[in-house]
Amino acid sequence: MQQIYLALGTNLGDRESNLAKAIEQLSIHCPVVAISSIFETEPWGYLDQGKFLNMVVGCETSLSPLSLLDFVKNLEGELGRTPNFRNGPRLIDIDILFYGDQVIDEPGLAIPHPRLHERAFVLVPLAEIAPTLLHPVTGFTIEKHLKDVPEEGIMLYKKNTGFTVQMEKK
Ligand code: PH2
Ligand code: MG
Ligand code: MG
Repeated sequence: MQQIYLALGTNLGDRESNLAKAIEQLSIHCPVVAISSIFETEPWGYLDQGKFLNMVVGCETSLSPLSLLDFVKNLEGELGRTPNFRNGPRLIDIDILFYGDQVIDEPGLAIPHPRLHERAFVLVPLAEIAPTLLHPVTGFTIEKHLKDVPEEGIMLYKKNTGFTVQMEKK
């Protein structure tokens, strides 16, 4: 079993329902053990689009990294995502942030997610469930990375009232 963290994002359709369905379906191969609050966030990268809902979940999985990638890509399609331009609007985006402390750099699969430490819409929810997790490439904690990015444009949308487990070992 590996501990993984996934970032979820959506800015099309019924955004809350997109997140809920994604989590439900993810649990088939990646039982969710930690779940952040939901944040409403200003679009990053391509600005002329609606606000996103973003959250992060911590899961366990026995899938290999490539099988996990396959699984989440398929799930995005099943939930109704259609191809669009880079950083454009999407019904659901499921990004692999961490896979244990493995570092993977293959065509089509980079873990940890190469831009996670620059993005407040990932770091804010991630810091709720894994503040002391160490980034295996930078060697810094999530908390530390969060201090280094501007936090504007990130608004609490729905506070997590469910799981409050912190996954990482103390
Ligand atoms: N995802 C992107 C591009 N821009 N902006 C926000 N606020 N949230 C996202 O999840 C997001 C984005 C590409 O995956
Ligand atoms: Mg993404
Ligand atoms: Mg993606």
